Amino acid sequence: HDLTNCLPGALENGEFFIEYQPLVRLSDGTVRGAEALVRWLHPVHGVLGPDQFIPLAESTGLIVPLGRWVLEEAARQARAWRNDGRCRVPLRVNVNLSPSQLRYPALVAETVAVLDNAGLDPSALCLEVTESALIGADEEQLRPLRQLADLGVDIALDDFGTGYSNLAYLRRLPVSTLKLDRSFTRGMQCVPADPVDVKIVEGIVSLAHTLDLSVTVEGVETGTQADRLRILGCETGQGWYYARPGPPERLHTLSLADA
Ligand code: G
Ligand code: G
Ligand code: MN
Ligand code: NA
Repeated sequence: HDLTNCLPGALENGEFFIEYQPLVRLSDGTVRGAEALVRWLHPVHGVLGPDQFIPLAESTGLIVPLGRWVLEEAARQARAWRNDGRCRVPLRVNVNLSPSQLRYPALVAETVAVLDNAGLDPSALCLEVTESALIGADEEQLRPLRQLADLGVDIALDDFGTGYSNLAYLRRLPVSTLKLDRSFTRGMQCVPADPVDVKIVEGIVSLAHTLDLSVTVEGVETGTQADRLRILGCETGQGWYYARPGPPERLHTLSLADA
């Protein structure tokens, strides 16, 4: 495969870049942070999305150095936002972790070092882990995440609701946020809202709050949807209604606009 061959060189050549999609507090519409989403500016194929190369990076092992680069870059960016007087709220940054990174022995030490170098409190970082990456993990496999959570890093369960994890298992995971998959919030767009989707979201929010977890919703595309999800008790929203993923400089403007 052509992409497989040029993937390692791409990191050395600086062909990756990050777009940021704002995370908005639903209660008042303020931007609180952003999710880092990696892209590859391929010299021939143009901009490639994560779906086109993350699985490849995962299977070739490049995900560990690539993930380290994303974390370093995102932490540097969070520091830059915080140093910028235009952002009234100290913005946080969300970084996706792949299953190989969870198995990488130096994950905790490197993450701590990255936060230190950027002068960031651990609470400035949220690591997103998919539900499927944690299914079947035993206590030993969960230890790195638990250590990071104990240090104050926020851990979010990404794409929540699409895996098969049983709900009892959720209690044992060191997570503080459920990130509700877009498929559940789609039904909040139509008028009237899909009553079954409303019940499902209600149930998930109720479960999350019982376990002291906050709820972030993906795929918010309309104001009606944002209102409904806020009324249902979801804390944070992300989606095209607020902003598409974009350059980091835009966070200054967005954060100022609603301050
Ligand atoms: O950017 P886009 O909205 O197309 O994201 C598609 C998927 O790629 C998302 O599910 C996201 O979690 C994943 N993704 C984006 N950036 C990264 C990254 O730096 N590391 C990993 N492991 N996944 C990422
Ligand atoms: O895997 P993950 O859920 O993190 O992927 C996020 C993907 O969803 C990215 O490709 C991102 O560009 C896309 N996305 C972000 N916000 C919206 C939205 O409001 N609607 C839709 N349809 N896609 C979105
Ligand atoms: Mn994510
Ligand atoms: Na997601």
